[in-house]
Amino acid sequence: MQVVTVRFQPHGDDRGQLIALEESKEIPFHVKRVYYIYDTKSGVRRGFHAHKKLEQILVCVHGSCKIMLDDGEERADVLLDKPYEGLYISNDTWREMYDFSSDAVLLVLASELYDESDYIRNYDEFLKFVRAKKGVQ
Ligand code: T46
Repeated sequence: MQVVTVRFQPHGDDRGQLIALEESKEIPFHVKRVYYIYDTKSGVRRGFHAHKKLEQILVCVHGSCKIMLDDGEERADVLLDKPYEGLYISNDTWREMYDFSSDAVLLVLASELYDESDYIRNYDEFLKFVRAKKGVQ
């Protein structure tokens, strides 16, 4: 499956690094919400859902974690361990986050406000959703 990662341009000088993310530039949608995941306990796996509408960019701004993406046909595992690299996740992608380092901070920029009714938490329903979208039985 196609994995879309984005490399952000650091504004570095002798003081260190700074990365700026602006909607419709580095971020391909209007950002309505920002959240972050940290202090993740050892061995935890999170996510286990897709979305009907939500698009997101994930950046592991500190430490590392892995993201499993599933488009209903193929799967890919992506290591996020660079504060200057983002992972774009479209709505219709099943995602699971795992292998968090103890110091990991996973920042997420989201295209929509939080809405529980946008979640698809059942894997069979997810398959039906993506197949219906592609017009496949
Ligand atoms: C996603 C992955 C990458 C809120 O109240 N507001 C929010 O904006 C979010 C994201 C969550 N919550 C509450 C809902 C739950 O009671 O925080 C709790 C944990 O959320 P959840 O179990 O959905 O967290 P993850 O890590 O499974 O999934 C999250 C996002 O929900 C999801 O959209 O794509 O991170």
